[in-house]
Amino acid sequence: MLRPDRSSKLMKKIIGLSLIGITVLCLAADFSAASFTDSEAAAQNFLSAGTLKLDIGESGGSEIFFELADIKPGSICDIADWEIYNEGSLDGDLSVSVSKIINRENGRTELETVSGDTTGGSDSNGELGSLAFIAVWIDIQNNNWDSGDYYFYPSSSKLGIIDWSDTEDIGYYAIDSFSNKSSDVLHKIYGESSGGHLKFLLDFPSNGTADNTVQGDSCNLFIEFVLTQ
Ligand SMILES: [Ca+2]
Ligand SMILES: [Ca+2]
Ligand SMILES: [Ca+2]
Repeated sequence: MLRPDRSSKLMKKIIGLSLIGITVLCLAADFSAASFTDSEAAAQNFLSAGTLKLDIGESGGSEIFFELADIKPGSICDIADWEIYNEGSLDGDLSVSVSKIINRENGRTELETVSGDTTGGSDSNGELGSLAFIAVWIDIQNNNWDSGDYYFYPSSSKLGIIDWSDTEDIGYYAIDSFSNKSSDVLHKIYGESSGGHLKFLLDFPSNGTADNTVQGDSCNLFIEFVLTQ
């Protein structure tokens, strides 16, 4: 038998627990009638378009033009070294296209004719682009030919590339073989980052008597690099 005072305390505890249970049930009933909601005003949210902007060397743009002149048989030299830089905020895939290469005759001399230059008249009948060779390559880290670098290989249909891992030596090709060729995607350039250095090398081997056919000739190259998202 519980003493009356303990029995009273036990009853209070049971009632207390019951009240708590009722309270919880009431809260549950309230929850079933309504659910939590919250809202935030979508004010001052905005989307802005990123940018792709390619700068090469000092050009301030993606097109390169240069002219080879005053070179001679036996010339082996560096022609150009330009950094390729993505000034935009977005990453871009780099590709390149070379327009038609123009070989200027700049007037055909008698010596050229005697040496075998059979094409005069038009100012696009020069021979320099067929006899001089260039190597065009990308030096990713601007630290000479090593891992990750590649050079352009003008196949019959497009401008391919050959990677450092494939060969120890950078390939040279007749300037004219680059004419009207485009590449696939070359490599990715991250936003506001350098894409490496574009380098041109010249090798103008001696061709004997034919050397005189290029006296006074010049060669113009237009090259456009493109970044796509
Ligand atoms: Ca000619
Ligand atoms: Ca390198
Ligand atoms: Ca000529």
